[in-house]
Amino acid sequence: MQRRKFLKSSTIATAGLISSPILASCKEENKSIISENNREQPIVIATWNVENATSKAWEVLKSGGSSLDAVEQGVMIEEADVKNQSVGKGGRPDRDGNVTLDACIMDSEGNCGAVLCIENIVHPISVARKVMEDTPHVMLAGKGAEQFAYEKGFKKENLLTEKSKQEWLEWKKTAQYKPIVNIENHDTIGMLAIDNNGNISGACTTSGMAYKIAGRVGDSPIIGAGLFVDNEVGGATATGVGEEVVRTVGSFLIVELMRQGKSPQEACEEGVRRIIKKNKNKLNFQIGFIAINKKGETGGYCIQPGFSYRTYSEAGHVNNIPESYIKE
Ligand code: SD4
Repeated sequence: MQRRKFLKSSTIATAGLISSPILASCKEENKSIISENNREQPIVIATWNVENATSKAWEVLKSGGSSLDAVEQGVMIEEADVKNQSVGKGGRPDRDGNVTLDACIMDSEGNCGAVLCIENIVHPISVARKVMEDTPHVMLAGKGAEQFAYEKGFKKENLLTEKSKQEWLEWKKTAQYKPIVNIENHDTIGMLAIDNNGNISGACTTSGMAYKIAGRVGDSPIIGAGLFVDNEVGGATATGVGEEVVRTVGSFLIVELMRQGKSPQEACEEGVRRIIKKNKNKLNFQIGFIAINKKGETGGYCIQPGFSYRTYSEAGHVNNIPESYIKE
C-alpha cells in the first residue's frame, strides 16, 4: 500500500489484540472481502493519535455497522474526553471564556450536516447528524443550533472544565492570540471510514482555535474545507489552522485530486503544497491532511513535524507518522 512507503515510524498500539484468536479469525473472514473486491475494508482513519476513538469506530465497523455510525461514535469518544482540550467538553474557550464547538458529518450519499459555534452541548457531531437527517438544511449556527439540539433531546452541559478555565485565565494576562504549532489545538478529530459494504463516511469535530474571537469558525464544520466525502472516489479531512484550509477548500481539493488519479498520499501532499504557495513567507503554522480512497488506501501529509494519524483495519491499529513539508 502507498501509505506504508511514507511511514517514518509506526506503532502497533494493540499488539496483543492483533494476535488474539478472535481477531485472527476476523482477519481470515476479511481476507475474502479484500480479495473479492480488491479493497481494504472495513477501515477507519483519523487525525492525531486518537486510539480510543479509532478503536470505537473499528468496533462498530467489525460488528457490521455503517461507516456513518462508525465515524459518529468514534469522534464522540474525543468529544466526551475532558482530557482532549481541542474537542467537545474540556475544549479550550474563545477569548471571552466561552467554549464554542464546530462539527460536520457527511455520508456516502453525499448528505451532510453541520453545526457552527454551538455552546453547552457535549456532542456537536450528533447534532450535525440530526441537522443532516431531520432538517432540509446543511448548517445551523450559534443559538439556533443550540435550540435545535434541545428540541432533539440533547442536554445542556457546562463544557468549560476547571483546567481549561485556569489556562484561559492565565492566557488573559497577556491575551495574545498566538496559536502554538501542534500544542494549542492538538487532537481536533477528523475521521473517515469504509464499512463492509464499501461505503465511505466522514466526521470532523473541534472546539476550534483556542482563544479565538467570539463567533470565529474555522474549517472543521465546513463541508469541502475540513471534510469531504465522495463515495465514488474517497474522502479527506483536515486539522490545523482552519483559515488556511478554507482558503484552498482543502478536503474537496484532495478528493478531486484523487478523482483525477492521484493516490491519497499524493493528493494530501498537493493539498499541503497549495497552502504553502499562498504562505511563502510564513510557514509557522500546522496543517495536517489525511485521505482515503475507495480501495481503502490511505495517506497523510503535514507542514510541520509532530502530526500523526491513526488507521485501524485488519492490517492493524497503527499510529502513522507522515512526512512533513518542513523537516525536523
Ligand atoms: C480550526 N481546524 O478550528 C481547527 C483546529 C484544528 O487541530 O484542527 N486543530 O481551525
